[in-house]
Amino acid sequence: MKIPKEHPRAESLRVRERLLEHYKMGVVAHAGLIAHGRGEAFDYLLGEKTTKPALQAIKTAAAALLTAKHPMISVNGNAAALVADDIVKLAGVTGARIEVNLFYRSVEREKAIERVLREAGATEVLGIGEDASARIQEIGSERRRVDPRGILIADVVLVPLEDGDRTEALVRLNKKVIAVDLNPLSRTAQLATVTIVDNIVRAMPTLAKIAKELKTEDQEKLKEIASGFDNKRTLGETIDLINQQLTKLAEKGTYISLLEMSNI
Ligand code: PTJ
Repeated sequence: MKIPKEHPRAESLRVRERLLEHYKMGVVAHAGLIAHGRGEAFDYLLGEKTTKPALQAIKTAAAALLTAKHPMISVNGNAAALVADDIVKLAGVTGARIEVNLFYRSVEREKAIERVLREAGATEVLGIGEDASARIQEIGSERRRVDPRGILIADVVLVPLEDGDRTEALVRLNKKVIAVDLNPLSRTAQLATVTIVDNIVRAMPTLAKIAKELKTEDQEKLKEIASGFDNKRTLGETIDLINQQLTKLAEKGTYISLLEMSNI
């Protein structure tokens, strides 16, 4: 579908089109489209912008990836469809390896996602087919199947669009989990070590950029940044921002544009 440039929701429609295209290519799961809708609702409440708490979480995430021994980026259908280029960039800057790990698993989808990542410039993609030969018993879903060179031995794992069970299991295994999730109330958001409450289409390019800027800092400074973060407090600040937006709306008792909301 051709989206008119002047359409007030053009960017949001372009993202939807991208997901639909990738759904047809077998990259995105049926449920990935539903998950995106839920994300959009929260994005609206956040004013469709990267908030201050999100930026702080992004900086922490960049420092955590840059100081990790085995940093990993776990990729699912939605992430591959929307931010494959940024995933590859971030991997290049931080030395993280990329692993495909799906909730709705099939070898066809794994291969379709691998293709998208390789087209974006990835030279290595873990977790495809028999490569996911290890099992994390603590995880109930198909996500338990992991690559022994990747998520299994990782100390820091970035998980865009995640389900709570895996986050909980990975944290219990002493891994630092960095989640990107627009819903600050989700189990993933609440259980992760660092939660970036932002749309992946904004969060991932920003994360790659900040990681590049921080790369020249010494390791001690980066460790300080990575450890001085309180996830619960930062989530609280985000929920407070949503609250402020809603209060403002309620006071006006009328429609206010997203632009006005983002100035709150
Ligand atoms: O590709 P697969 O098979 O691994 O499946 C992926 C989905 C997303 C279907 C699967 O992980 C799933 O069912 O996820 P959930 O439990 O629906 O959670 C998805 C979370 O991501 C929700 O809390 C959404 O608010 C959030 N979300 C959706 N779109 C975005 C988002 N967060 C950031 N950016 C988005 N664009």
